[in-house]
Amino acid sequence: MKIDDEPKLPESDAPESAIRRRTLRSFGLFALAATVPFGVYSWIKSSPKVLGMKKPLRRVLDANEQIARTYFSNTNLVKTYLREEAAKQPRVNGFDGLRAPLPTDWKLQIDRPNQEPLLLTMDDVRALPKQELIYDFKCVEGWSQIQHWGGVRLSDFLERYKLGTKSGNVPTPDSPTDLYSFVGMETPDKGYYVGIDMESALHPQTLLAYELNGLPINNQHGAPIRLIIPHKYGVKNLKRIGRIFFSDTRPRDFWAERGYDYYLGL
Ligand SMILES: Nc1nc2c(c(=O)[nH]1)N[C@H]1C(S)=C(S)[C@@H](COP(=O)(O)O)O[C@H]1N2
Ligand SMILES: [Mo]
Repeated sequence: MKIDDEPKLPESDAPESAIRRRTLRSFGLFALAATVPFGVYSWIKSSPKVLGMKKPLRRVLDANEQIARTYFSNTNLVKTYLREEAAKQPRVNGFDGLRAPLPTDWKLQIDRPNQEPLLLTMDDVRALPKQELIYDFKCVEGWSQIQHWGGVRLSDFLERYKLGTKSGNVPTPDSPTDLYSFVGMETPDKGYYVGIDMESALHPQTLLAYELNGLPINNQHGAPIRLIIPHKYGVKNLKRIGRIFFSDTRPRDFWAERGYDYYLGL
């Protein structure tokens, strides 16, 4: 993020040191962008996208964002930790879309082109191979914490239910233009919503998580299921998913509408 793109979250309760840390980190990224040697820059420009996706050029080219996107690839895994290193009492932050009780008839609704929405239960989700991820969860407000999540890979889920493609076929790197460019997610009450680029959605560490520290996720952390997307800041990790949909234009995004960078990659 550029310095003048600093996120504008209310930070009344963020400690002074956290604010300073965040500014320093932003400066660090900015300095990195400024010192990338020309050779590296042209390599970045000429390197093919992981999935070879053609995307409309962004109207406003944000150099830092481009660099973040390129450094990020499906072989670039976030650092993982041991179970013992995970926080015993994970921090809770953000209650938009969680204030009303979870609807008793909750189902995970997936919208598909030219078809009825798919309505899935947690048993449907749990039928897929379980993955665990212990990593340093980062919030833009300046804190981070090692957390232990369990769930299914979003990519496995999309593959199992043939989602994310216009054809209704399984997503494959061989037919990149068949993939939608974005995944949208929102809470059942639509009080919180995020848009995620498809590359990040398909990353092997991106999870539909239903466990935290080996137990079902509680309400505050986003029961029954939430997004864990370790290559992005906390704001993109939507809790309590109600609906998932796909689009070639950016789905609306709660914090992007409030002045954040849309991509928010790490
Ligand atoms: N539905 C919903 N999801 C959300 C938020 C929110 O307000 N509502 N806040 C986000 C932010 S800013 C962060 S840092 C993380 C915090 O997740 P946690 O409460 O499990 O620590 O959730 C993200 N997902
Ligand atoms: Mo956050």
